[in-house]
Amino acid sequence: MSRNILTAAAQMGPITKSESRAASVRRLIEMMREAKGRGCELVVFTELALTTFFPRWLIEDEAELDSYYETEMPGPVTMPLFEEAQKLGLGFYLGYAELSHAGGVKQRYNTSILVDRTGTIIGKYRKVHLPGHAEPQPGREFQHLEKRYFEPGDLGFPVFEGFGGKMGMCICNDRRWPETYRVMGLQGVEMVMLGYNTPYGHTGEQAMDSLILFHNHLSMQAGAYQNATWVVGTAKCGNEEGSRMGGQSVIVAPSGEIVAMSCTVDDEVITARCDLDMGRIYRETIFDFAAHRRPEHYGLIVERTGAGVPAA
Ligand code: CDV
Repeated sequence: MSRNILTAAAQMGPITKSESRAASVRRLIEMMREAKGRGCELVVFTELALTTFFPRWLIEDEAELDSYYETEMPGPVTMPLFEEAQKLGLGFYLGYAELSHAGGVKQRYNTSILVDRTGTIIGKYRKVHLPGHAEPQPGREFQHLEKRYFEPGDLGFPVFEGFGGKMGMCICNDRRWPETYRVMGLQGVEMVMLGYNTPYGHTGEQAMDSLILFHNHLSMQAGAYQNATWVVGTAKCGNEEGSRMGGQSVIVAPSGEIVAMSCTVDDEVITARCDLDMGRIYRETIFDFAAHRRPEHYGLIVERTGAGVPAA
């Protein structure tokens, strides 16, 4: 059986504050159709794909803040996305803000789901690495208040059986941390999907700002190569309410090579044929974890340097 997945990364240009969820869903459906027209069976949308990137603002009114979150998935506004996916026989990854009332406790997460070709949710992930601050920082034109608006994800980095392979998810800042890929790599992940919103100026360090696109690719290409997995990274980008965000969405092969990249900072579909068997040559040679990883030795170095001891 072929283990090729024709995959699309459906990059989004800016979503304005006043743009309705329904309008965002229409844009996503449009790109879904384009991906299907090119023969794709999986579309990777971005992080918080239904609204503007609201963590850039201090929102003190609870009702206003709540208005950016989904309380059900699918809900009435997102249902057309699921119906279209089912009609086209196309799966998708979608990032959104989730408001949960599990156990009677109100909790907020930066979440993604994986939906199969029948329109069924087969996986859910909640962002672990939340950048920015819990309190607004003085003197900043744009805040980054993810620590205020989201709880750290409580689902770990699971891998899901789907699309003929082992599928993993993460969200934006997670892509910069090697642990993200390695935890999934240890489960044999074959494709990691992720969406991102990466504003220029978020650190206040110009030296870093000029490298924003380089660091974006560096993280994903290293994660792919070192874990023998495909990585599909989809941006929300362009000038959103005055905040400029990086694009260059990519599909990265297990070799670490970029095989498709966007060239605009707007809605744009890029595609690649992803052979899930391609990771095998890396997994069975240079990154044969069972043969070459030595976790039992990693602690010795930590003991000598006196740094914190990681869990085995
Ligand atoms: N949405 C994000 O997680 N953005 C971060 C920025 C703020 C550092 C990122 O890693 O792209």
